[in-house]
Amino acid sequence: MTAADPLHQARRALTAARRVTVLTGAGISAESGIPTFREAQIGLWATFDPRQLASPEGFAENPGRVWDWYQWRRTLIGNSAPNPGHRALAELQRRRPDLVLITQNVDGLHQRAGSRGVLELHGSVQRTVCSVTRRAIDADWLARHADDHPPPSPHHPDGLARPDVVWFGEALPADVLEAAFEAAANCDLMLVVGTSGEVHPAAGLPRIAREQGATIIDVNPQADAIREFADLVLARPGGEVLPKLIGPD
Ligand code: BV8
Repeated sequence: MTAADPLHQARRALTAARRVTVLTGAGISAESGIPTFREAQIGLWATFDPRQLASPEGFAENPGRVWDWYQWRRTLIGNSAPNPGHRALAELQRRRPDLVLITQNVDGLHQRAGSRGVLELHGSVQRTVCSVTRRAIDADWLARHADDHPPPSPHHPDGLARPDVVWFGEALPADVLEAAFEAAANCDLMLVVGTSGEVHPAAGLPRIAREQGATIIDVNPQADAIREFADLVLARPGGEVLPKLIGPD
């Protein structure tokens, strides 16, 4: 590994960093077999635009179709496992307990890999809520109404069961977003993994970090919006390069 090698430089920058914040997107789960929004939807969902489905309008227009899409994704996620990229980030947090992990993903794989205090900007498909009150709906109720697509809500006569995720056009949870802004403003290194950097306000976090002087490392096999201002670019899949970046203890 030569000194000019971006991986060598990234390892040195990470070692020297006092406070590390990580931001991940759908790309870190790609090697777990979960298609990103950007890849064509596979199988029966190939004909639908995910941004249409992941929206209040899409749910209002056809709640059954959106519910079934999330059920399909939940099953896909349930059959998947964290990959070496998720596990490397969990190991990094074990060595640096003040590391903040922010994710745009809704699959819960960071938590299954052992990461703690994960900031889920866009919620989680592992939780189901009432479409009117946003109160949690438990698994027993959903099992009793498994034949309804979607099940009705137990909390409101007009409510339906919906995933506890942030759809396009919906506000992000204020407390989570506030903590994410804080983590971007107070780190001296931000590791960005597997995001196109196109979805806001998440996409603004690396810029906030950059503007206050943090070193930005971007991990993505393809070009993305972060690359324009990243200090270091590791153009490799996260599952391959993160274990090398974090290295053995
Ligand atoms: C809001 C949950 C306001 C649902 C998702 C400012 C400018 C422009 C637009 C806006 C703006 N502010 C707001 C908007 C509108 C909109 C937006 O950003 N639109 C974009 C498309 C232009 N934002 C919103 O609507 C947000 N809400 O701002 O509300 C508001 C305020 C008050 C009151 C009311 C409203 C809400 C956005 C959240 C949407 N929900 N997810 C679900 O998942 O079902 S976002 C969803 O799409 C994913 O979470 C993901 O983050 C995002 C993008 O999908 P992908 O492209 O798949 O993923 P990603 O971008 O992460 O790209 C994958 C990358 O991985 C690629 O680059 C690829 O090369 C790379 N990769 C592939 N394999 C690997 C890899 N990398 C590493 N290793 C690999 N192996």
